[in-house]
Amino acid sequence: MREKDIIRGLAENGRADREDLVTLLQTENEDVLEELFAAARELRQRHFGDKIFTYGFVYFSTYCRNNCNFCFFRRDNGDTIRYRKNREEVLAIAKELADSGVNLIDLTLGEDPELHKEGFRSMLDLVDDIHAEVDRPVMISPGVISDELIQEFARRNAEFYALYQETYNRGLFKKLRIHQDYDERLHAKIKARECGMLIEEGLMTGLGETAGDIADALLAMRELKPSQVRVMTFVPQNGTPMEDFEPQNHDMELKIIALMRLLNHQALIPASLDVEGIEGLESRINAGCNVVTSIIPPTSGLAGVAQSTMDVGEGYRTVAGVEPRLKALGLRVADSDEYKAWLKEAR
Ligand code: SAM
Ligand code: MD0
Ligand code: SF4
Repeated sequence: MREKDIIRGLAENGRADREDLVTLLQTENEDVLEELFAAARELRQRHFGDKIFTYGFVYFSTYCRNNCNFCFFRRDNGDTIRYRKNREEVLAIAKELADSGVNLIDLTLGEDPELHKEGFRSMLDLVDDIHAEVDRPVMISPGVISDELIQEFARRNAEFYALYQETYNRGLFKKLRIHQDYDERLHAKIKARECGMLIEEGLMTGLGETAGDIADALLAMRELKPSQVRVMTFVPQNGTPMEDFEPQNHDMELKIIALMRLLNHQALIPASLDVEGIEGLESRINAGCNVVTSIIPPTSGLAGVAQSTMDVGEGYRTVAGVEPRLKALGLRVADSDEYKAWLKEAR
């Protein structure tokens, strides 16, 4: 059977052409899907054993100068959750997350005009403070920043730069990330990698893109040599131009996760709690993910991105909430030294 041959080839050498990927993305054959997910799990097992990494999510400023049509925090949404946390608040949250067992702190923000005005001094210092006081690696997700700032974050040893292209279809990009430059966004990632940071690339699905668009993206993103790759299903947001967009189920996201694993055997691939909350963990892990992201302390007052509040106050988006579910799948939460060892190898 052609589909099974494609999966076998991918599992052996990570290679497939566009047409092969389209075939797998379009399949609804249960046997083929089971084989796809099994192959992805097997590759994870081979390269990572039973270890699953966990990332704490610190969305410390939700102010943004941009107006992405899909985003709850877009500038013109008056109905959003707007806040900016200060240094002490961020450090206390980061410590709490580290004590709870997360392997990395993801410092995320909207393209906050205040931070741009002050040249990101406070965020640069936060990277130093987290290294010194919390002793955890840091991911920065500040959106597009200048080459000089990327160099400065690299000099402070920020381990990871996350910046998601969302799509490699330029027409669709223009409709989603309105008034933003496709090439500038791509360039920032290349620059960060050149400066020695690890990079995370990502896609959104459920936006009317074709299987061909996704195949193009999967092949193109590999060229960036990202250490971490992700996909999230679009969640329509109140108060935005896309609030009435028909929400899609998560089948395509799961297929893309498995293909990301088959195309990037050794990559980190997150199961984000930010799409379906804790109930979405198992299916994503079973599709080949090896990181759990969007862990948020219940009383921190912090928001998620796509699911700004789901499962946060209930304390399900925590390491303690995730642990028993991983155990039931024969997996375990990796400790800090194991993540640091992976990082050392990757860098
Ligand atoms: N402001 C920075 C930026 O845009 O790069 C940092 C935030 S970034 C980590 C937020 C990411 O979450 C987006 O790039 C997108 O991939 C995802 N996202 C945002 N809104 C979403 C939604 N409604 N549904 C699904 N994913 C979403
Ligand atoms: C997540 N809510 O991991 C976060 C966010 C930013 N680097 C990541 C989208 O799902
Ligand atoms: Fe701003 Fe990022 Fe949301 Fe776009 S996705 S509006 S850049 S916070």
